[in-house]
Amino acid sequence: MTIPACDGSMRIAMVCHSTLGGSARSAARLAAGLAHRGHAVHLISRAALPWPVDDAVSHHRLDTGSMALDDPSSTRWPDALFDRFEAFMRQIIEQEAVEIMHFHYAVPFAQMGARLAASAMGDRTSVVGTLHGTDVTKSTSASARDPLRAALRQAAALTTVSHAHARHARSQFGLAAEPRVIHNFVGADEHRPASLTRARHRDRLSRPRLIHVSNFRAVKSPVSLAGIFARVRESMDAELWLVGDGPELPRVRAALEPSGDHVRVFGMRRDVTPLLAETDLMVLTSLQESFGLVALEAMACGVPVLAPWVGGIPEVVTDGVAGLLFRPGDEIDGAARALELLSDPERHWAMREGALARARDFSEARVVAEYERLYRSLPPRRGSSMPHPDYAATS
Ligand code: GMT
Repeated sequence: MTIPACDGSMRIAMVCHSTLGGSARSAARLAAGLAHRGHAVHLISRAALPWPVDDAVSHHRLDTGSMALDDPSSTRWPDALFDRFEAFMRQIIEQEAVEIMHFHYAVPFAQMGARLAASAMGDRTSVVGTLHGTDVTKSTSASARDPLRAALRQAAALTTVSHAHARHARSQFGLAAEPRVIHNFVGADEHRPASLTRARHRDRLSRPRLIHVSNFRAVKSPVSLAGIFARVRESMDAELWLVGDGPELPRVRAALEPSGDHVRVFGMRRDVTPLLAETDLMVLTSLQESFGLVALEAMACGVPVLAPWVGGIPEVVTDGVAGLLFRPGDEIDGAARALELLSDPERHWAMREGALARARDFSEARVVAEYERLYRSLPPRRGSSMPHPDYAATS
């Protein structure tokens, strides 16, 4: 049944992986933000997402019984799954008279978008794509890159989450222009800092808690954590909290064996926010990061970030204000920077404030409005009834 859209509202399909990763989190947040602004939003994924989807969004899952998560970067979808998902997605788009199909993560959705744009459905539905990370960085062989490049060219608009990633995507795919940068965001009331007195804060730093949240894949280089943490512990008492799960976790646990009681492993959590607020430093060790959504989430809880100087991270974590950046792969530098902060309560207090202030720059209101403007600026489709005031004004 077609959901009637109210005046000026759009009918949007948000397509994403059912993954623990930031691309699905961004897609679900954007879906909720748009739905709260009166648009009819359909979130489409292969299986359930690892956290609840906002009630204002219609969530369509191909495999309703499956809780298994996708790892977008590690496996190519089998043809049968690709075909089933594509048919499912097209059925929803047709049935709900969707005007915008917005995919998050290029593989395999860019190809589905290209086929949609080239079909009769493309007369009514515009395709928008957001590139998130390994969909760009892993497409290094011509056999992976060329079909993706051809598919991406069919999109009416391409966006990505940082300037660093936009530059990388342009050179990787030989795009005529860089994708438009629209940063990730955090929901208005999703995160809250712990309410700390100065005395309690000082007390907490006598045994600071470092936290790492990830899907423990090789690109996160999580074994480096062990090296950084061991060096921190040579100079001060501290504990390390590990949240999430993934292929590298057993190696990380083995490397952290000597730190024994000082490490807590939480595994998968639906809601990381309450844990974040109880910690003092978020540590990332990634080899690549287009944005680092988890860094922004930590900052929104008033937790400064220690992260390598890679990809889009410096655009999010202002060095010396919201956190500290270190030389990629350099555990000695990472540990030194952690120690310089954790052993200075005054500086840490100021950086908590700096992190909170920086997180406010990535507000839901600003980012959702930016996507709305993008959708409205797209050339009108032949069969669409959607008003495009911005396009009319500029064309
Ligand atoms: O590209 C990936 O490895 C997966 C992707 C995901 O689904 O989590 O992560 C990317 O997208 C996030 C949301 O935009 C970014 O915050 C992450 O930095 C980015 N990961 C990488 O670039 C490795």
